Amino acid sequence: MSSREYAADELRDVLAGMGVKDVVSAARYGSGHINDTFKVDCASGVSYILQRINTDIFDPDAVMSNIRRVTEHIRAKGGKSLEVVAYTRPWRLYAFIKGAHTVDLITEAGQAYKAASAFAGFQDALADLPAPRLVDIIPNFHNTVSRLAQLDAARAADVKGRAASCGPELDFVDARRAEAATIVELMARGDIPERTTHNDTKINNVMLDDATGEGTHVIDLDTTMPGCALYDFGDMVRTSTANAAEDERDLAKVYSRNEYFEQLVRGYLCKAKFLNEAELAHLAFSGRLITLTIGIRFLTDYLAGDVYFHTACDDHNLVRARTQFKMVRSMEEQAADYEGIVRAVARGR
Ligand code: ADP
Ligand code: GN1
Ligand code: MG
Repeated sequence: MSSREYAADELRDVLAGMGVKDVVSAARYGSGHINDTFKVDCASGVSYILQRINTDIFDPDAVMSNIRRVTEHIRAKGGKSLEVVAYTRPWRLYAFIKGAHTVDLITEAGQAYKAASAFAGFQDALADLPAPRLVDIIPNFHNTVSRLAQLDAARAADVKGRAASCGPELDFVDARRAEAATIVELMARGDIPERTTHNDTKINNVMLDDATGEGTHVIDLDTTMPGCALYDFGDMVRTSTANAAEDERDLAKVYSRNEYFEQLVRGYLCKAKFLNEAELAHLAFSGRLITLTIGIRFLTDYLAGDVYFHTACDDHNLVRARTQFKMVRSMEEQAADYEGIVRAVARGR
């Protein structure tokens, strides 16, 4: 769906209700696919991030309750995290993090190390989050088997008559059904433990220090909930090793970069000391699986008529699905190398 438009008065009213009255500007910000995000600048020189939480997807109260617990826990341990300034359902206001930035695509392998180390530090900091369990914000979020069932339903309903034009993409998915249940089954057997995870570790969800490039804050905490460490690592592989944007149309430019993968593994494993053998053994696989899963979700949304992700053109979700599938193919071609990198880095720890 296209992003909703907001009148300046609507934003000013929301901000006034939050006690922010000296607004100079409130402008669209970032490139997220779900929420509506604005940077707010005030006459006092203070800036904020204002977000309207997408109520079609989230229960905002549950999201904010998880976020408050997570951010307070991280800060109590001396870490940096998002600071909630105000929340008036479904709007929330964060302090604007200064001196750091996000990128949609990384251009230097060292950035992969820094981003992965920040996300691993996030998982590590939450390993001792006191009970109760966080709310399951979106149940089965990364469950590839459920995502396949949603694809099958959208394909059968074919509400926009688009299925006929998606033959190669549907065949690509069908050829990979056998591996879809791998992680789900390892978790069901107890070989891989449930952990508190971020669940949306794309590269633009970590703030990088303007001067040093170090990952300073892990942001976009809406889906932080009980999950699997491998899905976080996998989404880093998807977004941090990619040579091109998530919606690049020229598939010749889309592939996973080996040296970025190696730095990603090094950065992740230097802080993720808690991983067990089964998790280590599936790190490289997780990149392929989560990229396939996100591709399935884009394709499902295309078939369903673009009801979930923000889109900027009619075939946006199909283009994104194709990009993910090209990434999967690239990771498959390099699978032996990637497995070898994980083993070598894990041995050297
Ligand atoms: P979405 O859920 O839509 O992806 P995010 O929470 O990731 O929204 O925010 C979108 C972008 O806004 C981020 O990629 C980042 O660049 C910027 N951003 C988010 N929160 C902050 C913050 N507290 N300070 C500075 N920039 C932020
Ligand atoms: C969405 O909100 P954003 O843009 O960071 C999506 C993720 C996908 C991602 C693909 C709640 O993340 O799961 O991986 O798009 N978030 C939700 O770019 O569905
Ligand atoms: Mg985001």
